[in-house]
Amino acid sequence: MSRQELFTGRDGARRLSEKNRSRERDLASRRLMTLGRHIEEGERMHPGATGDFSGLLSDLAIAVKLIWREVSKAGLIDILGVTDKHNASGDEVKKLDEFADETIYKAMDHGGHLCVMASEESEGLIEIPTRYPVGKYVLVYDPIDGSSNIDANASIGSIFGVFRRVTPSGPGTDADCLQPGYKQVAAGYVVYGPSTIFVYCTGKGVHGFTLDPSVGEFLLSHENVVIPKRGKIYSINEGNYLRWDDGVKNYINYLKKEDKATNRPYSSRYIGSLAADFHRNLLYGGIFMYPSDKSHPGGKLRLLYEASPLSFIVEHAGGRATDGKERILDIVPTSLHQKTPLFIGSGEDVKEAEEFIQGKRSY
Ligand code: AHM
Ligand code: MG
Repeated sequence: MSRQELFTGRDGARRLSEKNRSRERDLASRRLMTLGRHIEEGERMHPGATGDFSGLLSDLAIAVKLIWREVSKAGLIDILGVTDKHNASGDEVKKLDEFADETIYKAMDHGGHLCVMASEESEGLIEIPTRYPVGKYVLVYDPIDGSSNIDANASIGSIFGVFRRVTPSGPGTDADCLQPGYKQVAAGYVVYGPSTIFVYCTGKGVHGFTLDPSVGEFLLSHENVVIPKRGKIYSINEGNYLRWDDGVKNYINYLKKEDKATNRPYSSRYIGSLAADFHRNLLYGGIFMYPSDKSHPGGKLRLLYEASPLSFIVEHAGGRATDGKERILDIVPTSLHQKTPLFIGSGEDVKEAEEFIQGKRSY
């Protein structure tokens, strides 16, 4: 009798070794895929591609690694603490926000892929210096999302969207940035958490890559992510309850009510970092909400840098995103720092939220 049989009996040992064999088969069939190779393979599927788009994403991945390096030692060096500046939306700017903003800019300004950029941390357009060539793409980004979590060593993120320029040539303009989200050619986010993950989509599936710090490479860990049709988690800053409209209050009260048939009550999970809250719900299913309220009449989150890129991702993963009335990806921005209410996540949950918000259902 083998050692395994001693513990599990003959049937148990057979089941275990079959399980091990199938795990080995599964592992053997997985490719060891770096982010760089994935981007190149995606490009080869477009015969006329110039390499610009791949170059852009590769430059961005380098910026992300530099930000990760800084984030991971945030508690160790004198990087914590508030500067005396405020960003374009009036929020306090922390040193890490500035570092990340500058790092993305420096990694992206000279590649010849972009004609203009816009960042949550910069008031106006970010132009490409005249000494460098301009390209056909536009980058919009939130360099550090969830900055209130930095000092507490909780998860933070970065979010980005890429558009093709609409102006024919020369430096990019407002018109190149103020495009509705459905026109994005790529979008993605990074979560700097227990490990760092880079999730991106170019319109062909949503794919996640986990950083292996020992080799400095992002390795494919989540291929073709599909969000569950319905979740069991809701994420919202419930401290704002008294400031919400009745529709939102009714929906949240409905989610808390006990009902076995509809799997209620839901669990509440809220980190306060959109990228991290979104990522959890993308994997487990659920809904994230930042509605308008009496203190944030147009919502708190930015359409261009946060809501649009994540809505692009969620739709390509089979989910849904709305401002309560309109699909986020259809909203045409009229200013760089425009805000929007956001309801995003599993399709059935977001649809249900819309029904409450539009007063078609009540609790
Ligand atoms: P930031 O990009 O300046 O960090 O702000 C956005 C953050 C989101 O990550 C998060 O979902 C939200 O603000 C949290 O806001 P609140 O503290 O009001 O709940
Ligand atoms: Mg943000």
